[in-house]
Amino acid sequence: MSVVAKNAKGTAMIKHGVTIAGAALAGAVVWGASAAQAKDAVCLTQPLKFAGEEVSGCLSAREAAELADLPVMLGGDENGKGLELTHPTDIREKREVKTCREYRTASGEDWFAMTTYDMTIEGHFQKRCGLLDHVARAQAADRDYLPKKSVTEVDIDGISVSVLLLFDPEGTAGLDREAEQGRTLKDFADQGALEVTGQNAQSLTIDYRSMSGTLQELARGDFTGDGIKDALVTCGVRAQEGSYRVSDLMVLTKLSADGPLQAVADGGS
Ligand SMILES: [Ca+2]
Repeated sequence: MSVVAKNAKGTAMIKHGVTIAGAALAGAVVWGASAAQAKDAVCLTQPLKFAGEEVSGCLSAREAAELADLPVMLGGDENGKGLELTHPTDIREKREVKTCREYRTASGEDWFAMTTYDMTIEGHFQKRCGLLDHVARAQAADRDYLPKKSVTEVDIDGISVSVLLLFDPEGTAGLDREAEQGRTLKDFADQGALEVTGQNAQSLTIDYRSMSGTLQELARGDFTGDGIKDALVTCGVRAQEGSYRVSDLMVLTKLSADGPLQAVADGGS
């Protein structure tokens, strides 16, 4: 079996022999192509690095399953260590994971990143492995209202405040209600509650409620199963003062040509 990554034109450019392990896997992730999934349901916005591989272009669920068995590549050091995780009840016991499959198994057994360094490394695993999880679940979209340009370049009067949920970990800002009322980032900016400090094809950076956060687009496909194409983004948020930080993947979508870009539940892990 081989991993085949493609360039933007869909031409195969990398092959790598990989053996797929058995089907018994942790969590709700279903690896391998489902009958409903068309080939190459998800296209990457930016390349993903795994050991010895730079993956770009479009991916099928089967290819995502194969990538789950390759070491996650960190910081350009191909011979680097993996992620050290700590036993859930005995912190003297350590375990190293290198691939997304190993990471999913260990985190499913509640092994955790104990130090700040381990948490930083885990962030790289969460981004890559979370993306592979989403590819495994994605469907081919038959409608697409997303802009041709990156979602991080969308005018802020076209972006719902629902994208700010990670900026409000306590849920005190009533963002759900504000989003239901159609409020946009521009509405908050006009009130002085929010400032966009950077916006380009690679990222959108926002200051809001004593937090600074950055969104980056990773891939496009239908991650919610409604037939409408979505954008998978990573959102990293940190406190402007203090050490609090959080990052997660979010699914953004546009439900109509005129509708706002908004965060939606992806129904997955
Ligand atoms: Ca969708």
